[in-house]
Amino acid sequence: MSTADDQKRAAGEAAAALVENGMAVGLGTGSTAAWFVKALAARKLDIVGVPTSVATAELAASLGIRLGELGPITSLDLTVDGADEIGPALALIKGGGAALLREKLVWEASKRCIVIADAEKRVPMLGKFPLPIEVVAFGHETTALRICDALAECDLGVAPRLRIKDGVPVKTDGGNLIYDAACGRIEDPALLADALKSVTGVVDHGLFLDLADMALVGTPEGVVTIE
Ligand code: ABF
Repeated sequence: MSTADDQKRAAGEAAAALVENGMAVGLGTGSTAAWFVKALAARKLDIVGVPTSVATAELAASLGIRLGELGPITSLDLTVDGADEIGPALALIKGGGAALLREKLVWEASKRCIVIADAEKRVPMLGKFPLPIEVVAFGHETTALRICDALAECDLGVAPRLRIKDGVPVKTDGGNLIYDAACGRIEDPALLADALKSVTGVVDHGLFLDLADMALVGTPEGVVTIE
């Protein structure tokens, strides 16, 4: 019986096998993505890695992966990253690791995006995992009230909660804050995504829609490919 970590590792290693010499590769964030980075480093390819977080940059550098920056690098060949939920049509919830903004920017600059996960991440409908929403710190309490209104417009009567760790609001690498909305069931992810993006003070959210080209999911029977 494979553990979740066994499944994450298998998915990460399967993704690393798809990387080719000469690629610019987006490096995701989280424990599953860490397995990918370790497997990629072991291949000692001539690639440049573009990290989606400070944590991933530090891990990749420690393993000898040559790093580049999004910006000077405007187009990547492939990004591999984890997720908190994988729903129908490869709609994702991401951001549990508070890296959603840099992740989404790297994904949007990539020709191909592969999501890697353990079997538990597959769900019939998004929403059980609280949806991360990144907001600017200035006046965030008023932004939270506007988020409430946007959620209500989508028939989601839930109040977003400021993400706190060790008694302190969690700050993203970019200095923003995260609110989590325990939606339960997101019937129309696209409607919710549009509603949230129109809220002043919201930088972005953890709904990754029409961005993943493929999923590699570790299961007790091996790695399953979903396209
Ligand atoms: C990151 O991977 C986040 O977007 C997502 O929350 C996280 C999943 O973490 P893990 O792989 O540790 O389950 O990309």
